[in-house]
Amino acid sequence: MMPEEVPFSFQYSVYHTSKKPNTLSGDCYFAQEYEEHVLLSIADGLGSGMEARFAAEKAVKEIEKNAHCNNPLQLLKESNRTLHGSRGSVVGIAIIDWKHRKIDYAGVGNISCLIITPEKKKHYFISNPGFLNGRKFHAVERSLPFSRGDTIILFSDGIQLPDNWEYIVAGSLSTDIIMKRIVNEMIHVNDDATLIIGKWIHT
Ligand SMILES: [Mn+2]
Repeated sequence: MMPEEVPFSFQYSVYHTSKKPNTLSGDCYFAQEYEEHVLLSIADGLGSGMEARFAAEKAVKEIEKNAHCNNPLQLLKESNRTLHGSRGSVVGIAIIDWKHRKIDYAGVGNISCLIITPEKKKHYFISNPGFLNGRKFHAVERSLPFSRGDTIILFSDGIQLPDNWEYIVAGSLSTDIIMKRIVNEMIHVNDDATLIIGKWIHT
């Protein structure tokens, strides 16, 4: 009998750019596959330049350090702790749980996260308003089903998806090709920008 444990694997692509060419982006991201979950996260540091970068990097490094934990709200809390005294950062963290076919998400500030099915049905996660800077914050962890063929999209406010994005994303293209088409057709706003697209594929 064929083993049923890993009928498909996760595939993702990242687009990451800075406001001005050859300068540090105030956005940072961390994406990694673990045995039982995949973690996708974006931090967008407040303001611009070095200080923004510093805060975003701190946030993301702390997420990376604790990534074995599969609880996005807990990761936000760890991340927040390290941001004390910094400019602050908005952060969004998605944990994709293959076993339970779901995604848990928690975010603070302007990071967008959504799931789209092959039938182009969209489900939006909601980030709580605010930002992390070491002080008390309010965030709620939310969970949505995520099954084969579904795509997750996580992005910072420097990304403006093209009008036809759902047609590009919902098909059966690889995330690399989807990403190329999206980047090709999107309006490039003058900001640091990060876009992560991920989906399950058959192995
Ligand atoms: Mn931004």
